[in-house]
Parts: sequence; C-alpha cells; structure tokens
Amino acid sequence: MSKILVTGSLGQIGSELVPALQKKVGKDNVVGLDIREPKEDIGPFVNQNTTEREGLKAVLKDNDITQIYHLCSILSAKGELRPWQAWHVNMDSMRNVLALAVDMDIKKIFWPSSIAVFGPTSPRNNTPQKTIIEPTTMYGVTKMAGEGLCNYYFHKYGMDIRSLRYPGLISYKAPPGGGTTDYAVAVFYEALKSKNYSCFVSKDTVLPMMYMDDAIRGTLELMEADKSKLSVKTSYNMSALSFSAEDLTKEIQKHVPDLKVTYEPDERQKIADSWPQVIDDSRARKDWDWKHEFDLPKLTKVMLEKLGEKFAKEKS
Ligand code: AKB
Repeated sequence: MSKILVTGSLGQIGSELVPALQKKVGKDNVVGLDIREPKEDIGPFVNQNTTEREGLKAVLKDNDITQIYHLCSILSAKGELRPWQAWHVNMDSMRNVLALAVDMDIKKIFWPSSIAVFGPTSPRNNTPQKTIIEPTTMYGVTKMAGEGLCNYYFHKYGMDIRSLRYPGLISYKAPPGGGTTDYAVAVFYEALKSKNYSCFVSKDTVLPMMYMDDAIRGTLELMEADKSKLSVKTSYNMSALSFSAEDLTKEIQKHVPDLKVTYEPDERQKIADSWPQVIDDSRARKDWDWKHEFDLPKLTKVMLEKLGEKFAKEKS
C-alpha cells in the first residue's frame, strides 16, 4: 500500500487532493504537510517547512513515505512582489524533495507546473506541448526550471515524476492565494456576498481555466496511468476551457442578475497578457485519455450552489 505525502496540503489544490487520495488509499495512508495548521481534523498531518531539508527528511522517514505530491508553491502575482522569496520557496523545496527521494528510494512523485511556464513569445492560441518557453514571471521561471528537473531526474535516476501544466483552477473549498487567475474565483465570492466585484484584469482577458474536480480527477488519472504510455517527461499541457473575464461575469449574472463587475486592471494584467489563451492538450488526451467534464455553465452553477451552502454553514 502506498504511503503518500502531500506538501502544501492546506492550499487550494491540496485541500481537495488529500480527501480524494484518502478515498483511494485510506485516511491513514495520506499524510498532509503544510506550514499552516489545519482548522479541523483532516487526518494525519505534520507542520513542516519543505525548504528545511532535515525536517522534511524526518517526516519522510517517520511516516514511511513511498509517494510524494509536492504542491507547495508561491504563485505568480505574489511571486512578483518578492521574486527571490518565490525562487527560494519553489526551488529549494523542490530540490529537497528530489534529493531526499533519491536518498530514500522514493520513486514516484507528482509536481504541478502551470500555464505560467509559457511567456509572451509562446504562441498564445492552441499553445503546443513543445514550443518556445520564455516566461517573464519568477513563478514561471521556477516552473521552467522545475520541468527541467523532472526531465533530468527521470534520465539520471529513473525517477517517475509526473506533472501537469495546470490552468487557472476554480474551486470553492479553499481560496487560491497570490495567483493571477484568482479573479475567476473571487468574483463568485463577491457575487454571493456584496454583489459587487472590481476585477483586476480587463473584461476581454481570456485565460485557460478548469474546475477543480476535473483537475483532481486528471491528476489521479495521470498518476495511475501506465508509465510506458507517458511520452512527456517535463509536464503535460492540460486544458478544459477558455473564457474571458466578461464571459464569466455574464454566466454568473444568469443566476445573480444584480451582480455588478467593474474592470480595473492592475499589475496582474501584464502577467495575464504574457500567458496563453488556449492550450493544446492533445498529447494528454492521447497518452492517458484525459477528458474534462465541466464547461462554463456547469462550473458556474456548481460554484454558486457550493459556495452558497458554505456561507450558510458559516453563518449558522
Ligand atoms: C496563478 O495564477 O499564478 C496560478 C497558475 C495559473 O499557475 N493559478
């Protein structure tokens, strides 16, 4: 039986991935790790900073870990405020995970890359799996370096590292923090709270997005896929849908007609403009049969329902 460590387990992805993994392998076989403390019982948990190698080593050893989902990361917008902090957290933690995995014979790892690996010189529409990669954010630079490390560790140590270039992820459980695509989540919160949202990108900004359930299912499917079928050793393009900020507003307004959104682009606009609008994920669809399920109307409906339930619960 696998014993799995999930770093960044209280973050936007981790808080949904941990229960999904627990369902598969049992609650006691998934250990969450974060620098924050959980507010409720989420199963086995350790408070640890992944940039501290000795502490991380002890966690791997004490829990007999055989697989790692290394999620903790500083995202794009926050990374631009303190670029070297982003480099330190994203790269030193990855270096520790990889070095310890070699030492401790942990062969299977998941690590998230992002559409942020691309930059303004990559084709923006139907961005191919293999293309020019010249990111202009520090977060993107860490994704480019990380992808190189995935490939390097595969060739040098035979390590089975699997990775996805996530688009903007839309979810209701844990809010995202510090990303450029966060507006696509924040607008749902304000649709139900104040009915007013000031969006920090222009209304015609189009980015690739995905509902979290698709992202989690895709991640687990990639990890379960037959190794011999995986032709990409850096990170797979993975896509679901692309829409403009205004398309999203209009879809939410079908349910919340009095929602008012203004568009006041700030420094995050430049980041959004450097990323692809539509990603070509045909390699993922061919190699491990990736398919998304949520389109814009479906994800909008579910987000409003689930967030509504969450707010009602918080009030009672
Ligand atoms: C961000 O906006 O930084 C992230 C990402 C696309 O990786 N959501």
